[in-house]
Amino acid sequence: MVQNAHITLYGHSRSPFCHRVHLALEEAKADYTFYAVDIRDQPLMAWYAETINPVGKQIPAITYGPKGDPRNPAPESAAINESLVILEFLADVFPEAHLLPVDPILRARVRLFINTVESKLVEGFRQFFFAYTPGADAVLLSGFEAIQALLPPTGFAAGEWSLADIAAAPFTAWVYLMLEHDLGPFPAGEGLRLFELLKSPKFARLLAYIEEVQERPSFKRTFWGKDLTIEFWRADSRFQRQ
Ligand SMILES: N[C@@H](CCC(=O)N[C@@H](CS)C(=O)NCC(=O)O)C(=O)O
Repeated sequence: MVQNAHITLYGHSRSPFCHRVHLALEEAKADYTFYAVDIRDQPLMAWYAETINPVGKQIPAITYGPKGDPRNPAPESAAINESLVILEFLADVFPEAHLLPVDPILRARVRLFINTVESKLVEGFRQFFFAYTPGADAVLLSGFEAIQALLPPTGFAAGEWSLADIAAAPFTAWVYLMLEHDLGPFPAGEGLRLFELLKSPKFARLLAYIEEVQERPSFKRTFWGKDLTIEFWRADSRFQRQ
């Protein structure tokens, strides 16, 4: 399959799930439109849930169809949601971008890594930063361990850059920043304690990976910046300490 229709990404630069899709579109040099959807904007979300993502109100979603007004996608446009499903779709539409390796064993490695990112790292991220209860630190640390255990000695998750790295990158970058700045609802100092652990020899391979991923040009083009990220999360009500 090749791109024979226009892609519109409905998402937000502050969402790591949307960042995944944005990264893949940049890697694929896709012809796309980014339509900003802020989940705090209730009228916009009502329209979005009705028109773009009938499955729910979550971002991201993409439409694939004739180019036109993002507010009125053509009836024949396909709407696709769930960031990981969208990534697989983009790998199919842009085979020349090699978002998935050709070798079936490496493809399996990519998918195992993505499963682990989702079930361990994203879960640790959610529990530690968004639904903190004592013990959430252990969940996040076990996410670090699980990811690190799957990394080859050097390079990206499956050797060459792939969907595996795209699925992980927004989360590893955010976790790094938020721990470094002790940002979250956990007791003051907890984030810094985990940050020190992340920088300890135990996680040397993971840390090198996190840094390498952020050097990727597509990451630099799509990440909205450290300062803005920190400023945004400092002001977010979910991050205030009791
Ligand atoms: N499993 C979804 C998760 C997406 C998600 O949680 N998006 C957040 C923004 S970062 C959202 O839309 N939250 C609003 C809501 O859940 O109602 C995916 O991978 O696309």
